[in-house]
Amino acid sequence: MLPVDADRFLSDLETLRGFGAAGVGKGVQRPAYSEADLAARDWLAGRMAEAGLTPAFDAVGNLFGLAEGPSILVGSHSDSQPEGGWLDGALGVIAGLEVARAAQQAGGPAVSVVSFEDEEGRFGVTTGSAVWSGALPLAEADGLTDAGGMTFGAARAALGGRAGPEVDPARFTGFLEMHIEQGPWLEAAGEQVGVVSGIVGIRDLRITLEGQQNHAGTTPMHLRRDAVQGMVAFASAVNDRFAGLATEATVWTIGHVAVHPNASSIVPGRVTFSMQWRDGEVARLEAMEKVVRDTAAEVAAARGLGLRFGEMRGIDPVAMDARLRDALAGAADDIAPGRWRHMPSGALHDASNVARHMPVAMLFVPSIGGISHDFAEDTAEADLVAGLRVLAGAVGRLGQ
Ligand code: HGY
Ligand code: MN
Ligand code: MN
Repeated sequence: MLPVDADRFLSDLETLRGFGAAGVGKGVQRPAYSEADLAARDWLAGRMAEAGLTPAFDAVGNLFGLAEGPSILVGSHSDSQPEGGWLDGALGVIAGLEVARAAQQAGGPAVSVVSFEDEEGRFGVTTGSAVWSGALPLAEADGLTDAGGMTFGAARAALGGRAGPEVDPARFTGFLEMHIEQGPWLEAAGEQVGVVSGIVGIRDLRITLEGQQNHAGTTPMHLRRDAVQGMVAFASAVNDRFAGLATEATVWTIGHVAVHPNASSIVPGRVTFSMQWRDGEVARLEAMEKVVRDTAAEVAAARGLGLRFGEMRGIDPVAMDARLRDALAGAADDIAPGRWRHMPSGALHDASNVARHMPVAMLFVPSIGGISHDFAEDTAEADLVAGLRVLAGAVGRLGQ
């Protein structure tokens, strides 16, 4: 068993939490390319160097801690949602760092570490690993914009002299990512570890409806072309139509809404909103896309609204590698006998992109109350350490 140091691991987790600490619970605000994100990456680069790894930023800020020669890659992301939890992504990066240190102390196997950039999709969907894996051309990524209209290209310029050459995926023999479950199932079952079977696919589309801005008091209801009312009608119709397609694992969300001019006495003339859906089957994702596009067109026509679709962003479902998954399962049996399960991931992860180049697998630890993407996100310390030991056990097995 690799000699991981749980105190050093927990102490590094606490230090990382300090970068962008929101001052609410243990929450963090560390969006991609923010000052807090870059300061955290500089600190991580230092910890990687102290661990005997060679720190290397690529052109979009993905930070690798490279071991000599062929190595297994272990990590996740250290950017956060606008209101993020302290463990989402950070846990996998710090666990990777600790396993790399322990593996060196044990004389092997070689372990490299990574913190991908913009997994949380300030600009797209798992943008940093999508560029690194070749799923998203850099020139196309540079044109992506965040909710405030800043482009990815302009934001990543903040990397300055950190940005370096591409890190070749061929140097890695596989990828392991430890992550919080971000859902209710492990806690509800009183279990400590989830060995992920597959990661859902996602589609994310920005939709704009254009109506007629007007006075909220003098414009009769039958003469209005109200963009928000159009969005509401769209959402209600989509809910009805998805019901016939969805399984209990199918989800869809309108999470971002920009109303113009967003004033209580003005009939809104324009609304731009995110329409995101996820499922484990490509065919269902595509059928849902048809419902989205057809319903938007019908509502726009019926209400005399203009309709614009933004670029569709998406990733297909990805199955985890059997050999890596078996190593995690064997280690889970050792560390948490009877308290682990195989389970799908409803959240998206960098592993989906990394799988384009190498075998990947993931393990989960419970989220208290099933909460994530919220300042309240947390996991019991005993579960964090159990997860670390399972990750180390799996790396030890793979190195045999
Ligand atoms: O949205 C996701 O699934 C990921 O946490 N960014
Ligand atoms: Mn994450
Ligand atoms: Mn997340």
